[in-house]
Amino acid sequence: MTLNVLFAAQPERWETYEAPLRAAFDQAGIPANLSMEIAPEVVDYIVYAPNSDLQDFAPYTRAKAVLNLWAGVENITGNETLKIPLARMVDPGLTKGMVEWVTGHVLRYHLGIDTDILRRDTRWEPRTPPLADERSVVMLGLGALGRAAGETLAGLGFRVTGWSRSPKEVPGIDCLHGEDGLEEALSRAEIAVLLLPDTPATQNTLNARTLALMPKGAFIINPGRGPLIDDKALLAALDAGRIAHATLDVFRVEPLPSDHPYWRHPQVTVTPHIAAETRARTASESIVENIRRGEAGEPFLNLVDRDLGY
Ligand code: NDP
Ligand code: OXD
Repeated sequence: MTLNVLFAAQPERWETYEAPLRAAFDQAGIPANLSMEIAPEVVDYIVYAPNSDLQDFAPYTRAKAVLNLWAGVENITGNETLKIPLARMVDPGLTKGMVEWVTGHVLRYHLGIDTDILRRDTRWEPRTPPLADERSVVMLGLGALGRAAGETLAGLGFRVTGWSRSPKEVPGIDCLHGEDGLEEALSRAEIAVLLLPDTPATQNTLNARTLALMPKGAFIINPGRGPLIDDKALLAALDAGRIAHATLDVFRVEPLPSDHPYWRHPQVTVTPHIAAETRARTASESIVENIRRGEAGEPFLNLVDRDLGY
């Protein structure tokens, strides 16, 4: 039987995804009618980006699952019309990209790379570079992305602490969880990396109180989501020198408005939500594998818990 698979995303995404999705269906031996236009009542699966025009899922009476093209699901979990399973994106290409981005920015801070790159004063001041095992890095979030980045940093020798909602055991990472765990983790965080989802429970994870728990002169790297940080509290901590520098990839409002203080703050690096991008080939394989599972009666992978919001 041919499956009707609706691609509900912005048209430019279709150009990127059409060929890789067709190739992944062929490779899996699943006949699929893949299109941006299919009558709602005959759609079997929906490949979805939350910024698509599709916001009312009620007419999709036959659909078995929504497969999100993004890792973040905060723009869809509150959709009351969505009653069928929702899977978030876990893509090996996206994960690799995030690991590289996080590692690069951790190394920038760890090695003090700016000192040499920005130097124009002709002073010749040799110093002994630190070693990774002298540096404590904290991963806030130990999911698909936080765990992979944490493991890579641990592999380089960093002292890695991880924090998650539920207890975990990850070789090479000292895993903490819950409210007490957060306090302990932040007290160690010479460098904190935020890879939490945006949910009611994670908003303002870094606020005036929790920022004050971090060692003086700490660094913050946020490729997670903007609302994880109380911006006013971070700006105050930067101005007071309690936080030395922050690299921020995600913001409450994107694009970051041109008059936002982050743009011109000397202790902030802004990147335009580019930490990691879903890669069409590997992401298509993940989506088709989930559809294969649905058809085989196997549980879907990477399902979102709508109550938890991620
Ligand atoms: P996962 O859902 O796999 O992992 C989320 C992690 O956060 C889990 O370890 C989870 O804990 C933890 N967590 C959730 N709620 C809490 C809480 N209340 N307290 C403590 N820990 C909590 O997500 P991913 O790793 O795939 O992605 C993380 C985020 O990265 C995405 O939601 C998205 O916002 C962002 N992202 C950003 C990109 C960019 O380019 N900037 C690209 C892709 C993603 P537990 O393990 O116990 O469930
Ligand atoms: C995502 C992102 O959620 O790009 O996939 O931020």
